[in-house]
This record gives sequence, C-alpha cells and structure tokens, in this order.
Amino acid sequence: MITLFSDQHALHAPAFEFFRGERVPCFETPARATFVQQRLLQHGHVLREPHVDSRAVLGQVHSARYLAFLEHAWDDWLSLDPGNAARQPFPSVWPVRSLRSDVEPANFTARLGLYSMDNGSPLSAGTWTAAKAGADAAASAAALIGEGVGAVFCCSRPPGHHAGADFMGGYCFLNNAAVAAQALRQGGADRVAVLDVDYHHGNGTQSIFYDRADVFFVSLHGDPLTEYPFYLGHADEAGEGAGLGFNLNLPLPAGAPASAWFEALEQACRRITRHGAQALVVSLGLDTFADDPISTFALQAADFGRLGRRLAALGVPTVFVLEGGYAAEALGSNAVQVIDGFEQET
Ligand code: OKP
Ligand code: ZN
Repeated sequence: MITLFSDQHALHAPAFEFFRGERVPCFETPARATFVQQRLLQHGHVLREPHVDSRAVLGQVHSARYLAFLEHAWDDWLSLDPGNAARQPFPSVWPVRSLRSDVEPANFTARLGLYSMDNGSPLSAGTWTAAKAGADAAASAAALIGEGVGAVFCCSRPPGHHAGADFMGGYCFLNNAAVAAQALRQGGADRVAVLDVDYHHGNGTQSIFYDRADVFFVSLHGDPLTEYPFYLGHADEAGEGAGLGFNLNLPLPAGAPASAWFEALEQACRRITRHGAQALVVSLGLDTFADDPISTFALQAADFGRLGRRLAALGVPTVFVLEGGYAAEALGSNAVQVIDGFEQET
C-alpha cells in the first residue's frame, strides 16, 4: 500500500499535558509515528512524501480566522516574551454559553481559549508545520485515489478528528480526515464515507459534515457519557438539514469486548455500502487496543488484521489516516496489521 510520511511530524513535540490537575509528559509523542514508520519499512512498504499542498482544501474545512491563529500562534506566544520559547501556552478561559465567540479578542490566551475545546491540545514551536504536513498527506492521498490508486495510508501526527472547523481539541489541530474527504469530493467522488474507528468520538469530523448529505460520517467509540470528548457522539445524533440521516454514532460502553466492537463495525459497514460510497476515509485510531494506556476497549493485535480485511471487503478506494493509539511500541505492528489485512483481501 502506498504510505505517505513526512519527517516534519516530529516538529510537533510539546513536553507536557494536564492530567488530574498535574502536568504530565504528553501521551501523543513523535515516537508514535516513528514506531509506525519503522514497522512499515520492516514490512516492505514504500514511504513517500506528501506531494499536494492542502491549503485550498483546508480553507474549505476550517475557518480562515482559526487557520490564521494556528499558523501564527507560536510566534504570537514568543512575541509576548522571548522566555516563552521554553514554556507551553495553555488556554484557561473559554467562550462557553452566553459569551461571545464572534469577536476575536486581542489577548493571546483569550484567543487560544476561543479556538480550543479543552486544555488538552498542547502547542509547540512546530505545531503548524507538523499539522500542515499531515493535512498535505491527506490531500495527497485523495489525489492518488483520484488517479486510480486503491488505498493509501497516511502515517501522520498530530491526529485530527477532534479538530472542528474553528477549534483544536484532544491533541488535534487540523482535521486530516475531513481534508481527505473534502479533497475526494472535489476529485469527483459524489458520495464519500468517513469511518472513525478511534476509541474517542470524532466530534470534529462529525461537526464539519453534520449538515451535508455527500459525506456520510459513522463512528464507533466509547460512550461519551463517560469517555472523551463527552459533549458529542451520542446515538441520537443523525445529522441536520440536508445531512439528516448521514451521521451515525455507535457508542459502546467503556470496557466493551471485541465481539461487541465487531458487531458495531458490521453495522457501520452495512451503512457505508447503503450510502453508495465511492470513496472511504478511515480515521484509524488504534487506541481500541487492549493495552492502550488511556482507553478501555479490548482489541488484540490480530483483531486489527480482521479490521483491515473487513474494510477491504467493502470494495471502495480507501484513505487511512492515523489518529490515536498511545501504546506507542505496539502502534507500528497494529497499524501494519490493518494495512496488511486490507491488502490480503484486495
Ligand atoms: C485523542 B484521540 C488523558 C487525557 C485525555 C483527551 C484524549 C484525546 C484523544 N490523560 N485527553 O482521539 O486519540
Ligand atoms: Zn482516540
């Protein structure tokens, strides 16, 4: 399978996130992508650099003011105090209900809060460059599909599926899956499906396509009553306006066994086929792995091969975008299981 990879992912390397009121080392690390890269090479996959600039598609997926903020955030942070080079910015105030989000404040922390859903998306010097390289990979993958390639895997980080049109969240800055789906639409696929198998609901992707019938979003995830992102991902979210009927959430209780997960996957696959999808984007989070440190599903390594085979059986050109997965050393082999399982069945 063609695999897209850019070294620039490593430029996003914040040191800390918050956990239970304490600053702890980030779970979402450069090592994650390095482990996947190494396993891909070991298994004979050819890695290519992204070759398409995602800028135009990004402008259709994200708001102009959010993109401008993100691109300049680190410079703005430094211009407050050169000593900030060694410090991480975190938001501390958010425009929740009754507060205005239409006026962009001048204050940096206020803008950071405006464009964040949580304090769990730490920025570093190279965040924009790394995230942009991931979006470029997504746009490149869509272009390859347009040229007749059957499947492409984007080995990129930071992940993207929590990022909405105008906010970051859950380690995510630019929504790579949405970029791929939008680029596939522009490349001539009339009906696209996004399947999100990350442990966490892809609230950003859902919200970006919620009122659209051309991009069907379906997600398997931990029940938001107890699991991040908490405020979206319930079973009654079916889409709105023209998009009504084109959103499907299949939440599973925390701790659900692999058998329940594969039953939900069957439901998702049936609906993707019924949608008549001409192209598929898979938000490939591997944090459903039994040993994941922040999640509670129970998939084993072999289950990822089964996932790959099931997706290949859909018979639709497919873009895989890496999302979560925090058992970093197992991430490479689990990703390769999906890819090799998919290729076996093709
Ligand atoms: C991103 B992705 C744990 C903090 C959890 C939110 C989880 C974001 C997951 N210390 N923060 O969907 O894998
Ligand atoms: Zn996740």
